[in-house]
Amino acid sequence: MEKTFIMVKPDGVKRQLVGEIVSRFEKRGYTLADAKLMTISRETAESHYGEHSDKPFFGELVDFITSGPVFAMVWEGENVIENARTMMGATNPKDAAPGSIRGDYAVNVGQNIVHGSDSPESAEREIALFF
Ligand code: RTP
Ligand code: MG
Repeated sequence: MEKTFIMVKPDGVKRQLVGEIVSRFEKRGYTLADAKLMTISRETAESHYGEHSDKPFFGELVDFITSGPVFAMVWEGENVIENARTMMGATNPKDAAPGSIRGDYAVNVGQNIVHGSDSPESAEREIALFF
């Protein structure tokens, strides 16, 4: 069965949105396969976001994702990688549809509540990195 890596970012944990996000995936019909609350090291953050290492926002992104605990999860089920991305909404909350997680709970691109793998290759790499 297909698996993806979903993470509630430090802003989502601080705002007590872990339960809300877990609930949305459960209600959609997905199965929680693994989960843990953790603080990410800079090394793990730099590896996780390695594709963005040359972007101007990389430093800020690593600072933010290591700034407090995250809730890391593996979700399992049919088409979960693509459907999770739809459930999360656009990267920039200003473009995220109402009803999506970012469209309902975020306003700032740097603090957009949730991460989800963007492809089967990313899912495999990210699950191995975090679990
Ligand atoms: P994520 O990896 O966190 O799930 O987000 P994503 O796939 O929707 O977006 P991606 O392009 O991978 O960007 C990773 C994170 O970088 C931050 N970002 N900031 N300041 C900016 O212009 C900017 N652009 C992207 C966002 O927090 C985004 O989630
Ligand atoms: Mg991404």
